[in-house]
Amino acid sequence: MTERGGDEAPADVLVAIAGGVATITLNRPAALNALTIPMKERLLAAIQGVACDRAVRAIVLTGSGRAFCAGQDLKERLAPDAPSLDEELILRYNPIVRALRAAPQPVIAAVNGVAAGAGASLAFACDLRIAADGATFVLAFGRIGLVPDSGATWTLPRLVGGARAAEIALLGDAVGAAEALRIGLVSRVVPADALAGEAASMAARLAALAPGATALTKQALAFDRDLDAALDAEADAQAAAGAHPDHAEGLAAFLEKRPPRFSGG
Ligand code: T3D
Repeated sequence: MTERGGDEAPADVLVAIAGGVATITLNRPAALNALTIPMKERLLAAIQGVACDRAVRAIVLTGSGRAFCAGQDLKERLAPDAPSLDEELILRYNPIVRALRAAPQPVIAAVNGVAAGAGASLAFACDLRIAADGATFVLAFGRIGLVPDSGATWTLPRLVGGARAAEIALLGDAVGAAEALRIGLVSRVVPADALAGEAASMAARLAALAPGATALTKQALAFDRDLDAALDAEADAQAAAGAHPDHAEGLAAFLEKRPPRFSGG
């Protein structure tokens, strides 16, 4: 396993790479993994770093301790020299969301506990969400007089529909894991002690797929396009995927009743 974030980097963002899977762990458990400016910079660097690592074929984003992420560190926000809200979004939060969406690898949010504010938004920006049975999602913005950000106004309605998104965003009530599963906000809920294993096993399955086709599927599934554009994009993606040797290898493996040996690239 490759570990990044050792001596040369503070440990509030951990990166571990093994078997084609990069696991990025938010690691400020005493503050429920709330995000400071340096932590956001390290998180962005971590995502960008693994995104361009050709050995990485799936990414897991999770938190240490009892939280996934409590969003913006509100103590930092209260500092007299804190940057303006919009500056912070433009300079730090939005690039993180864009990096998650732009990564060619699928990103699994393994939501181990509470995901609040921008912490929830980060989970919504991932391609897949699986949750521990005690996890909750809290659009806590309204409680501090803010509006949902980091993509949540776009992602949440597309994940759960406008009616539910309006309740979750406006009322700010915590959505528990069972409810999140029922409304389609997450695709799986498992006991807390099984979450890391579930995420690892899903990531390993993703890592075994043809990476080019997986990246194209991720792009094609992106919900930030209308149907006409999606139909066109599906056609383009299929043409690109079909032209790659991994497609021929997949067909051959099927016919020969053997596992495929994808070359990637
Ligand atoms: O730059 C910008 O501001 C723009 C971007 C904004 C994006 C945002 O994310 S705005 C939304 C920010 N997040 C929140 O408003 C959530 C605040 N936290 C909570 O509402 C609650 O802590 C939770 C619902 C997440 C969990 O509640 P609970 O009862 O399980 O835990 P707790 O006791 O409230 O928190 C435990 C500790 O974590 C506590 O520290 P202490 O007292 O033990 O020393 C608490 O202060 C700390 N903590 C929790 N959330 C944050 C935090 N510290 C700093 N910032 C936090 N966001």
